[in-house]
Amino acid sequence: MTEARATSPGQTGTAIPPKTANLLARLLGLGRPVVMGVLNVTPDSFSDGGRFLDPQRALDHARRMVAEGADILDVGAESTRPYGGAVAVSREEEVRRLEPVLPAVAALGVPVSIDTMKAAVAAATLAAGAAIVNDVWGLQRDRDLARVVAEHGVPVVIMHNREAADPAIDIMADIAAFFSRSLDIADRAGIARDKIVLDPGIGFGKTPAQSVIAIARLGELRSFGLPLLVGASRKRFIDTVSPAPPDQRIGGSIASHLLAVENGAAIVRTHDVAETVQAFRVAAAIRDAR
Ligand code: HH2
Repeated sequence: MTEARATSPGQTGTAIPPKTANLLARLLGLGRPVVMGVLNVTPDSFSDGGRFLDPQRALDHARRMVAEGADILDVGAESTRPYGGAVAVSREEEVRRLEPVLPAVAALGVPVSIDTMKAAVAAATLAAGAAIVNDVWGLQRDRDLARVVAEHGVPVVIMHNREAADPAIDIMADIAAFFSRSLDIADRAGIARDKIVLDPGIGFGKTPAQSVIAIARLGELRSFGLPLLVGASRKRFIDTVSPAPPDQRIGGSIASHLLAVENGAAIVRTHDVAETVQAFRVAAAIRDAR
């Protein structure tokens, strides 16, 4: 993959250029929740599969999210299918889907994170302009991924995951133990602590009730002393509380993200950037008027 040249930063006027040193610190220093917009270049993602597989449509959607105020664009080419039924994608196919899209998206001027669990895909996309790695297996699936992250000196999102949900476990203890294992792997690979973000993995290897608990008790994860990311967008637990198909779960997504931020989340991952940005702005205005 070849790297495209960055054009002007995002249209919000506050966008952080992708190749900034201390990128994560700069994002966290915005003084408001950081909004990560989702771009799935996949045929089978649970909420928007097939919509942005075409490179031009993917780029148009990325542009729209930047205009709406996304601080980060999270690009993925393999559905992680939190609810099972994921079709494993070869690294060649993943790179083939990303190749016509990623350099142009990176050139929009906001940092791009690559949502992959594969070291080879991370390496190819970091060389093509991605600036953050987002691993839904918290560096525990492909052991080479930690090395790639360390070599590039980029921030990494370590997300909690399990092969299957177990309603009998204490989900917060499981998340904490998982994070400890991931942080050991990161340490051994030489990833600096100030490059790490932790994510409880809403919907992944959790019952709907456990996803609700992970947001409600997010504050307990502050003990790691690392920034927290929450991705509740359109997830199935919303449907169990208030039945709706994925594209009609925006209200539940926003409620979840507002409460996640109240409980310590610094970054939220969303399919619905405009609505999320609006919700945070209004919440901040009301808080400021107290
Ligand atoms: N959720 C999904 C994918 N990647 N990454 C992080 N860090 N946190 C999340 O909660 C998260 C994630 C699932 O959502 P989506 O990308 O829309 O679906 P799919 O994996 O089916 O493409």
